[in-house]
Amino acid sequence: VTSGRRDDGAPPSADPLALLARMWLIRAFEEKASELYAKGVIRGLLHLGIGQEAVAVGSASALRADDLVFGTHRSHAHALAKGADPVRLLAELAGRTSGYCGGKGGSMHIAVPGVGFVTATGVVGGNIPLAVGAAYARLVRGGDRVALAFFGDGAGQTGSFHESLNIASLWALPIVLVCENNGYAEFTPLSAHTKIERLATHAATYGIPAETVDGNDVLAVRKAVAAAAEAARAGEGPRFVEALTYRLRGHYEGDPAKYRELSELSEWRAKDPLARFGDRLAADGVLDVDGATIGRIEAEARERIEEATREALAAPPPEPGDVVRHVYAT
Ligand SMILES: Cc1ncc(C[n+]2csc(CCOP(=O)(O)OP(=O)(O)O)c2C)c(N)n1
Ligand SMILES: [Mg+2]
Repeated sequence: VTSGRRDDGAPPSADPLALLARMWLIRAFEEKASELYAKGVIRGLLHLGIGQEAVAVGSASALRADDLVFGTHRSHAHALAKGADPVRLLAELAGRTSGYCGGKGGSMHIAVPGVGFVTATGVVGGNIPLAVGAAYARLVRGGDRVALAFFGDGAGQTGSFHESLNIASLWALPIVLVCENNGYAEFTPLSAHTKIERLATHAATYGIPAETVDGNDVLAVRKAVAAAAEAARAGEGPRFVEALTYRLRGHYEGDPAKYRELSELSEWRAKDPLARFGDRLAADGVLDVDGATIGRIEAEARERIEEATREALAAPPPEPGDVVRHVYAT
């Protein structure tokens, strides 16, 4: 685990403006990634989580900096919410040596140990047993960190999900399971991949307390994950949080997304977690937040990402001779 490096960021504090700012940073980052993908600067498969930022930020803000997070194939938001540096993350996506994995991992193989973002993974459901392993290690070694695994509704249909829930429950492991139920697995709607409407139903089967929340409400996610993490930390065993949300982009960049109705998309656009939270803060009037403050938060995020892009793209790609470096132990 690195320390004192520029990648050692932290999750946002409970301050509503910090939560909003982190969600805007993630949105600006992913919109830039989309632009760079269209230009061919980023290659390979790119899964964006635009529309799901409240799940990542609400969850990470409820964790400690040293808690461990295990992500998915759609994990830029998870890493940034935990404190990853946008420069090094973008460099990784664009295949630059300054990226978190030397530019050789790309979008689905991000690891930021310095902020406790252990790994993203291209194997759907594959991160859940890894998080269980980390939680078990914590139990054996002592301490009071918790592990948190993000996964989608599609991952709920994998064997590793069910085996993980069973062993986590049986051994009362300190783990928080956060299901991002966005209603689709690739191009398949939930109703065509399971008869279960709420993934939280599975938790009951394994004796794990669960809660389903509005995943486009950052405070609702934060509250549920904070309670879950507190219980897991206190030795009460695993907790399951299902966050109902929606991805506003296709499954991957370039997906024409013909499998969904435009009316469904517009319904969810109206529930955009960033706009909604900004409007709510302005309406509350509690924090003296107005439209100008919110506009400034967005503008700052976009400016930071412009700078991050310039810096990330200034680094070179790895040398061809580096292809087997970091693959085999030397
Ligand atoms: C083990 C495994 N099976 C299939 C795939 C292909 N695949 C990639 S993403 C995906 C859908 C995942 O859906 P979900 O878990 O709901 O996550 P979301 O994409 O909605 O974030 C599938 C089936 C894979 N990567 N790994
Ligand atoms: Mg899904």
